Amino acid sequence: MSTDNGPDEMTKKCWDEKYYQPEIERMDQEDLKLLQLERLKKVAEHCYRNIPFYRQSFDAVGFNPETIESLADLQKMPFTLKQDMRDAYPFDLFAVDVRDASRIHASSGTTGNATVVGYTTSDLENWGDCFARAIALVGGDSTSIMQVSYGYGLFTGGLGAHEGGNRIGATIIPMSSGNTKRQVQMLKDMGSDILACTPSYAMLIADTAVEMGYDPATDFKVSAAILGAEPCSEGMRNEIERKLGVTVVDIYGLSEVMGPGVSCECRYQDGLHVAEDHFLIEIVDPDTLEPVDEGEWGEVVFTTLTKECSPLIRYRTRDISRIIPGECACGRTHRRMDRISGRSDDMLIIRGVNVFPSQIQQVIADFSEVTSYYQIILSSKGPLDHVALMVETVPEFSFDEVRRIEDLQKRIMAELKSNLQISVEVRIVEPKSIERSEGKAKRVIDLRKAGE
Ligand code: DLL
Repeated sequence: MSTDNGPDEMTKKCWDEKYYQPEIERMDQEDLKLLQLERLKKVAEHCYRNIPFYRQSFDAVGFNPETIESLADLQKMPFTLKQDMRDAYPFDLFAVDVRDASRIHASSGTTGNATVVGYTTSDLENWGDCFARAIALVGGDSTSIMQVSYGYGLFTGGLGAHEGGNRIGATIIPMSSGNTKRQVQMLKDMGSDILACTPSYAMLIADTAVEMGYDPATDFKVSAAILGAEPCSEGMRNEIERKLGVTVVDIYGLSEVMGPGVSCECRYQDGLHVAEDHFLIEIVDPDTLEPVDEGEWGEVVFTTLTKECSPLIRYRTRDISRIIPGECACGRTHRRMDRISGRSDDMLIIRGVNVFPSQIQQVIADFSEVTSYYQIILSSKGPLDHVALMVETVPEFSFDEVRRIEDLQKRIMAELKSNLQISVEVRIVEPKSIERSEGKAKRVIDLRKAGE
């Protein structure tokens, strides 16, 4: 974007931007579609030949992968659900022998069998490439120092970021999550340029740094943060950017499909470019499962195009997003998905109104008296659900005057009512009352099932 006075600030920023794989990231859309078609044929045949689940589900709908002629044929293939992955525990959805896999990751499995995914050496390289694109687009390269404060282990955050750092040749500080004071000290002493962790943890690291007497925006070298694994409102992003003195880019992914790097924002911060050479994205209506029009919101569905060990066909993520129409000024041709507005299974129904916690987060972000820490507590009061929203004030807010607290409470309630048409009890709490997270924040506490 240029004006008569020359390029605007954002364009200037993007001119400095580096591409990790420019020939792929800026590939002509038509060539990209040809590449996708070739890969779709390959992956469908790979699934049919090597995974009994897919052989059965393709046969059940009379689909023969050899008949694929265009990307539209994807619509003929059946969906894969999280439950299918659970039922396949541990290795029934692997297309290669587990001993030929280089690594295994798994989801926590708190609500059923864990979902297990495997990676061959080539899968790990592709994953690393996807994350490396994110490192390059925040200006990183082989001279960068990146602190990885996502958890290492079966969770894909830590090792996914690590893989990306390795591919681009950066110096990696593999902190994992936890021990926050040490995180702060290392961030400062190692002179890291890039921080990779969840938005909640970036906030906690920033606040802890201030408590330790630092001003991270000026005392630390870190200039960019690659944050993901959970929703982050614009208000929270701005707060992290200001406190740490960084540019925040949002990175998305899920362990079933790969891990972090399935899509990532560029510096325009206007949608996340999907790694379309590795994944086919569809947005479907969660009720009818029909594709929605471009630009409409719906459930995100992914088909992996290059995975050898754990390929997936039309995996229903439950995440809600949309394709942002139009081209991005950064030069990348891969289409952009919008930031996740919620998960269909996170949706709260408050007295008949559907709301995502992220919408509540957006409303409170407009109040300067409160921080971005919040928690929603669901309980039963007689036959009805009771919803309480705990919001934490900034340190400068005085709790001495009851009238000020009540006034703030009323204003937040009124804003929630007018924006989201919901009536909730707002509880204003003092700084640090809400539990901090070193990984994904727990925003909703559901006491209904416990009968409390
Ligand atoms: O959270 C992978 C990841 C690690 C992504 C580090 C980004 C950074 P899972 O634990 O399998 O994998 O959780 C996947 O987290 O379906 C979304 O609901 C949510 N999620 C992931 N990234 C974002 C994001 C990792 N950028 C689930 N914004 C997904 C909002 C996100 N939600």
